[in-house]
Amino acid sequence: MIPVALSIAGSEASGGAGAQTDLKTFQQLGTFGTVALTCIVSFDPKNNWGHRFVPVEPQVIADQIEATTAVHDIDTVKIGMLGTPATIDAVATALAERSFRHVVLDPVLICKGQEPGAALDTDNALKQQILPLATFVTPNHFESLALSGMEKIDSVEDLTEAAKRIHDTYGVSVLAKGGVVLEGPEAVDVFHDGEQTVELRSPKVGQERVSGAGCTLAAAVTAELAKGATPLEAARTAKAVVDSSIAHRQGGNTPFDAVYQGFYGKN
Ligand code: PXL
Repeated sequence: MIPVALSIAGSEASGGAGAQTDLKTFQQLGTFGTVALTCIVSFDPKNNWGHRFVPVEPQVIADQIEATTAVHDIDTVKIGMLGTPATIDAVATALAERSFRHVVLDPVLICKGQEPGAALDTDNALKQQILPLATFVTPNHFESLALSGMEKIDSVEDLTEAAKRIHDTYGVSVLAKGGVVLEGPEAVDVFHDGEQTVELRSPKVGQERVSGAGCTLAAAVTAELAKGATPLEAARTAKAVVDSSIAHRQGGNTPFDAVYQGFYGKN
C-alpha cells in the first residue's frame, strides 16, 4: 500500500500554492494524496493579483473529511489555509472526532484581501482551536512572531528562541522558517522538538519570495511523516524539496514566481 496523506487546504487556481501544491508535493514524494478543500482563492488580475476568497460551507468541509478518512486509513494530515472562524470550527471538530498520529499545521495567519478585523478573529480561532490539535507547525517569520509573542526576530538566535517558545506553549515540533527575511547568504530554518534544536541551512535562491514555498515545505513534512520518517528527518527532506522547487520555479504573468516540485529527486 502507498502511504496516504490528506491535505485540508484551500484551492489556488493558478497552481502555485494551496491544495494544488500539496497534491503535487505528495505525488513527488511517493504518497497517495487526498484533499478536503476549505476555501477557493482566485487571484484578481485586474486588482494587482489580490486574493478573491470564498469559503467552502462548513458542512461540505466536514463531508469531505468524512469521505476521505472513510475510504482510507489516514494517520497523517496537513492543514493549510482555513480562512474563516466557521471553517476553522468545522475542521477542529472533524479533527477532534478522529485520531491522527501527525497533524502538520502551516499556520497561514493573514491572507491578503481579507478584512483586517476578520483576519484577527481567524488568527485567534486558529490559535485556540487548531494549534492544540497540531503535532508539527511550520511558521514563517511573521507567524513565528505572532505565535511566540516576541517583538523581533532578527537573527538565527532569535528564531531559535521563537521555535522554543512555540514548542513550550503548544507542545509541538516546530520548523521555524527564516526564509529571505533573515539577512545573510543562507536560508536558515530552525527545527526544535523539545529535545533537539537543529539549524537547517541552504544557500538562498534569490531574494524574492516564491509562491507556494511554505505550502510545499509543510506538505513535504506531511508526506515524509506518512512514510514513517521522524520529524527531524521529515524536516530535512522538506527543506531539500523546497530548495529544488524554488530552483525550478515557474514564471508567469504575475510579479512573483511559483514553486515547481517536479524535479525533486530527479537530478
Ligand atoms: O501560500 C499561502 C496560501 C495558502 N493557501 C492558499 C493560497 C495561498 C497564497 O496564495 O492561495 C489557497
